[in-house]
This record gives sequence, C-alpha cells and structure tokens, in this order.
Amino acid sequence: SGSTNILSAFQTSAVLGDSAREKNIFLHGKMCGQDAVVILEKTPIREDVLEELLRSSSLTLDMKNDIYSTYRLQAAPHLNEIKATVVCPATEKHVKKYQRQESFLVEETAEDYRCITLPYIQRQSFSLQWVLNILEKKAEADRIVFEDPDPDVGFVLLPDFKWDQKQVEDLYLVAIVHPRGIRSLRDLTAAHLPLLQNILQKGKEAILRRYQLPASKLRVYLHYQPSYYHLHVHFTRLGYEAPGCGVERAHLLPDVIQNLQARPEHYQTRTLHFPLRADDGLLQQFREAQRL
Ligand code: M7G
Repeated sequence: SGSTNILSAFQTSAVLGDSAREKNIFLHGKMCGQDAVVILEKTPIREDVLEELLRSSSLTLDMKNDIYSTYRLQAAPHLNEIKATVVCPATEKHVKKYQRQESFLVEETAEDYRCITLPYIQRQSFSLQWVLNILEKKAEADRIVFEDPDPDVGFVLLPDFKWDQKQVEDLYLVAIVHPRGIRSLRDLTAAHLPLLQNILQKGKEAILRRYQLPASKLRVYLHYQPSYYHLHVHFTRLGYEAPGCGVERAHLLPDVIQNLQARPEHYQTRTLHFPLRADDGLLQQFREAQRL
C-alpha cells in the first residue's frame, strides 16, 4: 500500500490484448531492464459514490439531437481510478498467458495425464512462490478474509488479485489449501473430501459474514488446467463474467465433491476436456503425441 510511480519506468514494447467492452489493456514491456507485463483496467462505477459523481463532476456536451444528448463527464480523480496489475520480472509464459490467442479443446485421458501432462507440468509451470508467501504470511497477510490453519483440511481465503474489493458486484476470492503437493483436480481422491467440504462450508460462511453475499449468489469452482499447480478454489459472484472463467475450465466444487463421493478414483480415471491456447507448450506436447 502507499503511493508509488513505478509505472513511469515502464517502456511498452507490445500490446498483448485489449478489450473496449472490458475496458482493459494488456501490455508487454521493460521495467528497470526487466521484462514486465502491465494490465490496466477501468474499475466498475460504484453505487456508493454515485451521488458524489453526479454532483461534483463537470460536464461537456458532445452532441444533442431531439431527446438524445451525450456528454463527457470529468470525474474527480478519486472517482475515476484505473487498476494496474504489474508482473515483474515476467517470464515468457506470463507474456503468453496474457496474449490474445486462439484456443483448442484437448481431450485428456488418464493415460494422457500420466504420459503427457504430468511430465510437462513438472518440467515447467509458474512459480508457486506467491502461494507459499500467502500460506506463510509473508505477503497479503492483511488481506486474509478467513483462515482455517489445520494442516490437513485448512485453507486461506483472500481476495483474488483481480478484485479491487471496492464493490461486491465483481466479488472474486480464492481459497488456497494448506496441505502441500495437491497439484490439481487430477490429484484429488476421496481422501480429500474433508478438505473440499471444509472449504465449501467455511468459505461460504466467511463470505456471508464479511460481504453479506449468500451461497445462492456464489459460483465456487476449480480450474482444470489451472495456471498454478497448488490446489485452490475460486469464489466469484454469480452473474459476474470473470475474465478467463470459460465454462470449459471450470469444475463446480459441489460437483467435484459428489463425483468423489460416488467414485473415489473419479479424477484419476476420467477423461477431462479443457482448452489450451495455440502457443501453450502443453498443446505442442499433445500434438507431438498425436493426441490432437
Ligand atoms: P488459476 O486457475 O490457477 O489460473 O487461478 P488463472 O489465473 O489462469 O485463472 C489462479 C488465481 O489466482 C487467479 O484467479 C489469479 O487472478 C489469482 N492470483 C494470481 N496471482 C499471482 C495472485 C497473487 O499474487 N495474489 C492473489 N491474491 N491472487 C493471485
């Protein structure tokens, strides 16, 4: 927290993607000699500052025609913020993650997982340092919404860094599990049911207490493939289309629990489908194994 201007040192080399609808832009460039990714995003208009916004801003007429008119509204700076996310130093994989890309659906059998996916993610996946920092209270400790410290069924619930916490409309939290070594959905067995049930139950309760948002307004899910191979669960507000939350990657936690209750080895044996981006190294592996 506090005021800084590290972005003045950022030299843009490429626009990785942008969206007029989402009002964001993804940039690649250099910062202090290191590769960096910068994401700029206009934040939602908040209801709690509407009054101030309407009364205190200056208005310039753009056009008027019959009953129609458009204006430019110059809001006070504190009512018109842009959220900036910085990844520095960024790896090539980070740059690829934020680059707009065509994607392809992969059908991963249990054998594909063992022979293609697992060796690949063991060779290269994103560093888990940020996750360990959270579990060890070395970063974001003041942002924790709820923690169950139990080493077997415990987790830390905190705001996802995509959420600025200013409004509940785009609520986004992540629950990061305390036990180490559970990489993804594929590692889950019936032995993890107490962990998963604990996250679902206590996560919902904590969100109701803190944000007055009931379980009927929450989407609780895991990604497969995830970006980070330390088990974590996403909690987002129903109706909010979080960036990157396509249906193909999401597995609702209550469904995961039921699948494991019905078949303890469900996720070791089933074929799973997920999209991979054209430049994803894992896609290349599936192609080389002629599984695509
Ligand atoms: P994922 O399903 O592994 O990958 O989710 P995805 O990013 O492709 O969806 C990881 C989640 O952790 C994402 O929702 C990220 O926005 C979030 N996240 C990533 N990082 C590096 C951080 C961080 O440093 N702090 C917090 N609070 N959240 C993060």
